[in-house]
Amino acid sequence: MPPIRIPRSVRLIATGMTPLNPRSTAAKVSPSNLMQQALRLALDNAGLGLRDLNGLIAVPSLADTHFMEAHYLATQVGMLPGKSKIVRTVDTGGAGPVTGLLEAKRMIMYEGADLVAVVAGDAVKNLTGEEFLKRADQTCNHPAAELPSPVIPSGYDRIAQYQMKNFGITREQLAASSALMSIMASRHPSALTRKPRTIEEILSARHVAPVTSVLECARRADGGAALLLASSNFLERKGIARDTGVVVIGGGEASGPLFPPKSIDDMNEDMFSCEEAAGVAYEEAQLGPRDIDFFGLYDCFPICLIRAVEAVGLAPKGHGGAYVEEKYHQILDGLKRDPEGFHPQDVFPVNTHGGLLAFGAPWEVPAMYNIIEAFAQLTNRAGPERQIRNARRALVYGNGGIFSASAVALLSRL
Ligand code: MLC
Repeated sequence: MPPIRIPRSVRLIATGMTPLNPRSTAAKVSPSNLMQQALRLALDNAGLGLRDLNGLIAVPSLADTHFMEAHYLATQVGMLPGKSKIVRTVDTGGAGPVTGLLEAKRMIMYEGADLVAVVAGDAVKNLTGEEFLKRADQTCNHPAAELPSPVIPSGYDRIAQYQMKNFGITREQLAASSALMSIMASRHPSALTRKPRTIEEILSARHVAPVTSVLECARRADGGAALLLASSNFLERKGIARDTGVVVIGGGEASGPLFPPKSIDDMNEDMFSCEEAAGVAYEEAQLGPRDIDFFGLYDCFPICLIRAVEAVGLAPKGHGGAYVEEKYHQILDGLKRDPEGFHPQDVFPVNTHGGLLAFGAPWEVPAMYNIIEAFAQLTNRAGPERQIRNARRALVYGNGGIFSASAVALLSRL
């Protein structure tokens, strides 16, 4: 394997995550409070304090949006007023945590920061279903798109139908994506989905769009998560081991329209920005899919996971549905044969936490869980149920809007 060149290394050194759907007092489930808790957890995990931070990136919430979210958070926690602090709000929807990770790297490489936190938190489960839908519907809505409510599930459903018509994917393959994620989630102690669901259960659940049932939607939840990125100089100064955590070795971002065209055809293939983002990331790191041991792929709806396995090179274009279905059946058979000894991650090293479909999805937070699971895998802390043997490199993908923003990062244990 050729050596990887790193101009100046930026390491992801710690992560923090609140429980999903915490239910003690109303104040505890505000997005800002969840962000603060997650930030403190990440700092505690690194043995550092707020005074060590000179960069902060935050992703806005839906339940309690603030003007300049990152400045709001920095002021709340007492990081501001303060000298030489870089504070920046990133809004690329669900891609936000991965965009934030790449932005933190740029802050460290080119802007003089040496310890940067990336934070996201939301409390959309704390909203009534009606209020959530009102706000969610406004995000990707436009009269030209002619998307009925629920707008986001309907947008992805339109793409799923396009994929069925043009690439021959089946309704069962879509459902298999959700069933597969539920198996993965059932092996993670913090996931909301505790029990694997079957394709039949998914297909017979209430449909919210023509080919999308409620069990094929990102699972609405409350939660907060944070990442800490540091320069090698910072680690040296603090006496922290140089090989702490993982290195950010590549990244790529690409954009598509905020809402899908009314009728999708081959001419609109450019709207699937994930392929381009993954290509740019692989190019920067001079790596390909075979070099990756864990994939944290955005899966807000089955079609997103199916397009993602194609985009990152796990399956050829148009074959993502068949690939996911085959893996699902392979895993079902394996678990039937050997419930204790068979490990799903050995045949499908993807979303070992269960993704948005089954782990939980606090609006723009869930790409954080892809990164946090990648961090656990690469630092050998995923536990016997989920650990991928000798995991050295990971790809994480975040998707905002309806394939409107794609951000991909490559992480490595170096
Ligand atoms: C929902 N339920 C699930 C589930 N989704 N259970 C298991 N797995 C899933 N994936 C359960 C809930 O726990 C709940 O049960 C019940 O189904 C109803 O869910 P609800 O959300 O409370 O219902 P409702 O208000 O009727 O709304 C249904 C819905 C909504 C499908 C319209 O859930 C929805 O819009 N979901 C998608 C959210 C979304 O669009 N996120 C962004 C994705 S795009 P119980 O027992 O708990 O009451 C993206 C990019 C970006 O990620 O930028 O944001």
